[in-house]
Amino acid sequence: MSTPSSSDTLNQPLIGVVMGSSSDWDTMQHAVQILTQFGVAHEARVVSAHRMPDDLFAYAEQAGPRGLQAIIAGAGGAAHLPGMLAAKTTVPVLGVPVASRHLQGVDSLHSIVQMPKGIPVATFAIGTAGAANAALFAVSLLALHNPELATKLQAFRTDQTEAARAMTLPV
Ligand code: RP5
Repeated sequence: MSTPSSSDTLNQPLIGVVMGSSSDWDTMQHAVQILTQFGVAHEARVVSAHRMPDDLFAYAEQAGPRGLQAIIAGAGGAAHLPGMLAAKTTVPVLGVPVASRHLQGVDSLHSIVQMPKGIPVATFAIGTAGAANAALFAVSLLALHNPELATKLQAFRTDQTEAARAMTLPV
């Protein structure tokens, strides 16, 4: 299994993938895999809200000027990373609750989804499905203004439909 680099940039990144710890990578790599599959320029880094608060603020402040179109932020436990990023930038923040050791990610989910009115974080499912879906959602946003990406997204959906139709049961 590969590990996240401090700056895994393909061209000029359009999507930032950040996480609170390298221990989140097992989950967040599923977002990176989708972005790679669709050929979307992205970066992946650890930005811990409580251990690197100044870095978090700098990342959020620079996100817009650097051309990021969305930030996918994954964290576990008292998962304040997505909300604090959203507080410091108007670039859309897509939050991924990472499964925690003691509360299995319900704590992460509640921390991310229960943003007070005024600062939204789009919140996805706990774990790998949430990470992958956050990336697919980011692809959807980019596809609004990118016909080539829209075609790829439609093909992805068609493949899924065909795979489901081809499913068989043991009886
Ligand atoms: C959060 O604390 C991270 O997002 C991670 O999910 C959790 C545990 O971090 P580590 O103790 O594994 O570094 O900040």
